[in-house]
Amino acid sequence: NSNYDLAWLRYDKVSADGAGREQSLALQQLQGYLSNIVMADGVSSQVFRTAIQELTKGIGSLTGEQPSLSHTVEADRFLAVGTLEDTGNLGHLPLLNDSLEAAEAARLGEEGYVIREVAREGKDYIVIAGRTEKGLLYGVFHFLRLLQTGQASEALDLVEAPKYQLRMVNQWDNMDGSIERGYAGQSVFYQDNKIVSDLTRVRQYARMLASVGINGIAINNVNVHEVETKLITPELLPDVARVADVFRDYGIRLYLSVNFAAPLELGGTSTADPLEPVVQEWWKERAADIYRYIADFGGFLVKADSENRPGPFTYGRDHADGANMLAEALEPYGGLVLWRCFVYDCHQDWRDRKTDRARAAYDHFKPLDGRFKDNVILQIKNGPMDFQVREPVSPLFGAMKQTNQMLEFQITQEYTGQQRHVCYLIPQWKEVLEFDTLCQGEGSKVKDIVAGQVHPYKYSGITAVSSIGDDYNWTGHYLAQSNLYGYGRLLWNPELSAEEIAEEWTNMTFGDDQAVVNTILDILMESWPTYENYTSPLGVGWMVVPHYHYGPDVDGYEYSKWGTYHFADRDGIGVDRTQATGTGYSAQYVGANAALYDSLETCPDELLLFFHHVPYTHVLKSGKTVIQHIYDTHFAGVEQVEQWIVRWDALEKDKLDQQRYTHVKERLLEQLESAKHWRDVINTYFYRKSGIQDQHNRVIY
Ligand code: BDP
Repeated sequence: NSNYDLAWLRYDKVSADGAGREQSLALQQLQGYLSNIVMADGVSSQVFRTAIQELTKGIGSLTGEQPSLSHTVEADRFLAVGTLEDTGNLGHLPLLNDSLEAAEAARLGEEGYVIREVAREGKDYIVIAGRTEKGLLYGVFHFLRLLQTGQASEALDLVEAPKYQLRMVNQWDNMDGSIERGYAGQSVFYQDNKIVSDLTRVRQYARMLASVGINGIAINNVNVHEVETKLITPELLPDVARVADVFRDYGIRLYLSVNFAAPLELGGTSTADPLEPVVQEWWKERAADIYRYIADFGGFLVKADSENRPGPFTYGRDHADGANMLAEALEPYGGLVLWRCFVYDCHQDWRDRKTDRARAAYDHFKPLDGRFKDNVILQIKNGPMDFQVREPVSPLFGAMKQTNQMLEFQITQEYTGQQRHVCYLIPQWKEVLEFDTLCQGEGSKVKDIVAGQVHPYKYSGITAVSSIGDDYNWTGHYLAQSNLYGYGRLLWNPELSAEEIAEEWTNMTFGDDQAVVNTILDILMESWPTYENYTSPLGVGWMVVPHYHYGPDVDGYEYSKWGTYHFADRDGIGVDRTQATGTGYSAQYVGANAALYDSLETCPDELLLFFHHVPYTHVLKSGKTVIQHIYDTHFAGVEQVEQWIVRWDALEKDKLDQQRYTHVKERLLEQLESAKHWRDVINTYFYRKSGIQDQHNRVIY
């Protein structure tokens, strides 16, 4: 259990010369400050202790020398750490307070920090401080990152605060130890229907999450089975509290997914109707229980009336009724209800095909705007379908002015290669965040909506389905660690570029050998477009093996109830979601966006088949026909993976440890096989359907 990889928190020793040149320069420059940490007296919060521990351990490991800790200033150079309130007490040096302008101090908020070099009274020192202990912890991790990546050679003067209030992950872990859509082994939280007794890996995970600024976690699957229904009862709460303790040390709040029918299943009530007083009372009692064990419990995550999960519809109530009932129970304690909008009819009659699943979230929730209590947050998947390699952005973002919203991404690569393929998702997420919904005129971007900066939401933020399991390297594919890392970094600051994040991660994880770094960076940056190239084309999605969602099966979902169709026949392909002849989904967007997608002329190529049904001979903006585009991208995708393997082979083996070298190589070979499979199945399918020959005569059969 304790034999695991430290991911980007390896803190490999940086030697003063030789390998790690940039890192060692930074270290040389800062060396003088690192041997002594000065902190305020009398601070005892656990998060503060965590921060000091991390700083001491990190520096010790990076330099090979353990720094000393003191409460008074002894040397001319040192690190001064603390919170805004206490730094004033450090010896005779007013360490921070008067070096920070009032405006800067205000910008820090509750979780921000400052890292700054200060020269005063013959002393020259570096301050790391937050307003709160949590801010300090984030500042410490930032400082260590500077040492790891060598960026500290620039003059140190940073004031940072996170863009988002809620920065969460959702575990889809089940208590039997399995993980829904998990591709990295079994759960680190549960085994044999119990919470594990040894929380070593949970603690390490908490470190990883805190190091990139995550501050909330829901620890069980949104599909709550019988055992997990009991997590909110005194039978299991002592164990949940142990987990909450671990996360609390790292400034992370714990949430639980709950079963909407829990009172019925556990409580002996004959109904789960949210308007029934006995049901409301039942939830209030549960809330009281929970807060007795976990005073800072975050709240409930709820999947209701979705994919056969129970919900308010059973009782003829709507989602506002359901969410508000839970919100009322949590309200006295400051708890939140994260209510998912992934609600659609999964029992469609495919022969009828009148219902458009893409419309569902908006159609269900938009009319309820204004009805939710202010401790409810609607949790909305980035796209209207389900985490496909390419989807438009959900039109629900910003469409509700009076209802808190948060965004849900999927870090686990359910539809993007299941951590057997490299698929660096930060570029995809950035496109979502940068999307301008126009909901309040130009400049109403998703990134600002879910920060509560377009409509004044009381609570908002971003969450994502996590990708980790008990594999030694956490994420199955070693390179998939970059998605977890990048997710956190993006939530802290969505202005960071995908390249910057990838480079940081690569430096922290693999050191700074230029050939290694460049190769990994190129692979990461090319990986999402490459995956898109050899899988389902032009935004149409699906075409995966049903249920497993790995590998190609073009018609796998075509004649089933799930609402996920491509409508390919001998003449053409694509889903008509236009207003005149289609499902009218395009009308859910605002003004110019609705027009953009609705018109065949203006609809962007990459989403063409999501919005339009066209003949194979339709000419794209790229100048190619749809059919030729399909052929070309599928050949290109495979060639791209071949190129990565050539580049990986060309790396000098001693620049990387053997284990990671071989691991990545094996996964790349598997990706290549799978990509070829995709290419052949897709190309053959469309050649047979259309009868149109590839211009370069590559497609046979
Ligand atoms: C889909 C998954 C399914 C999840 C569901 C959800 O295939 O396992 O339960 O999403 O988000 O992507 O609830």
